[in-house]
Amino acid sequence: MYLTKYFLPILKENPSEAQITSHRLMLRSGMIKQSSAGIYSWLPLGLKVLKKIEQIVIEEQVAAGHIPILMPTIQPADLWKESGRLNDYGSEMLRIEDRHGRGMLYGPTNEELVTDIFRSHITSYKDLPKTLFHIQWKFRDEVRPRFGVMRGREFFMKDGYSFDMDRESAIHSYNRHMISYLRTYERLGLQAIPMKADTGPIGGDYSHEFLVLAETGESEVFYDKKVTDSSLGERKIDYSDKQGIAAIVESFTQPYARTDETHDQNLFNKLPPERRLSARGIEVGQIFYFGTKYSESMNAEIVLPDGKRTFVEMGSHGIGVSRLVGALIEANHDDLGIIWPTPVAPFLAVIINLKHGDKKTEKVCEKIYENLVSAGLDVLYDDRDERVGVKFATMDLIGIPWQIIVGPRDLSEGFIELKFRKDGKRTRISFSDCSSELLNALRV
Ligand code: 5CA
Repeated sequence: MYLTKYFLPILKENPSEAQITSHRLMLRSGMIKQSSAGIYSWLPLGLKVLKKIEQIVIEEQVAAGHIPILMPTIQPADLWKESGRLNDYGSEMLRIEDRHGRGMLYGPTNEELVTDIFRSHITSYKDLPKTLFHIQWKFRDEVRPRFGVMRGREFFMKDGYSFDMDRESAIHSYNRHMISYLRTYERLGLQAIPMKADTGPIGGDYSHEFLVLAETGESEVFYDKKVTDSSLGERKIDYSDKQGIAAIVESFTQPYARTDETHDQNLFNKLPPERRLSARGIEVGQIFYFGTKYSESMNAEIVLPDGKRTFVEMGSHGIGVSRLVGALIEANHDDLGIIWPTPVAPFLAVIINLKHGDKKTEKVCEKIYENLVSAGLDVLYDDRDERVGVKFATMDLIGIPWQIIVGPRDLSEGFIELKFRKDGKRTRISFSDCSSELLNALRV
């Protein structure tokens, strides 16, 4: 992408409404634009990151055996009358009336809608277990929308719904979700700690939230230092191995880790003092097992092997996809701007022409651009007629992992320069050999 042909509305000034770094940097780097409180347009750079996160979430859900669907944003209020949540959900729900006077709502979550799909098509244990998931916009009329996409009113969420014939199988679905979530966060370069949680309006009595530690997080968290040592790493996961999955879940959830909602100071005090830590965290996901709460009220029954009928066991599992964009920035930035981890970076590299108007450097930039694009890499070419300082500041702000710097002096000696945004390290690469050497460097 040539920058002069792109749409990258950088803000020069710090926006006064932004209280936290991620919100400020998302506005400054032209990723989002607020349309009303807690509701945003996603501009090209922001959309690219959002879609990369979405893709990683989808891949890990599919790897766990979960099936993608797409449910609508607008739901009929009647389904929520059946479950009893129409009034319980309160003023966070945006209620709408259609032209026939029918009650509709903008979905804050989808337990009712998915239970309706399930009961219309599945009636036997033979079709179980099943998990259906989608990634769709949600609306919650939050009392205090703030921190940009962190607490929006409209936000992008992955929500998955598991259906099982009995409790044992439902717990396995829950555990599978936990592992697939841990893997998702690790692929994004984030450490998210599962913490025992309250269930709120979703219901049930068994739930974990996933928290990324960050000073600007809205939740206060208490945890055993040991919990931060756990990671899945390169471990291969067999999602059909119930015991194996349960053992991994146990290893992650056994150390004390709770948010202030479920914190138990007496239990916490039993840990040796040097292991007792408290911090703030961003909730980037939550999983729930709530048994038959919705299947009973909405009459979603299945036939068991012995011919008896029973209500299907359910759980729901969410990831805050748009919130993750903010969480990733909170975890990856410096004074100059964002530092995208490569898997979610909007572009892998940017070519910076140090001398606009110089035919030779322009030609080289164009050639590098063509080479990289034809090698399948997503690169930006800063071909603006701007001062070099402005170009560097822009690229440091928007956080592209690699800067390929092309200037007449280096070129005359047969070199170009490669700078890694994260540590600022610069390497000279001989230009005659540019394609292979550059490609190798960018593929690490
Ligand atoms: N139905 C369940 C599981 S699918 C559910 O709705 N869970 S939730 O309420 O915990 O939401 C799932 C995730 O969405 C949260 O962990 C959080 O990361 C994200 N989320 C919730 N509210 C907001 C909000 N107002 N703005 C941005 N993200 C949010």
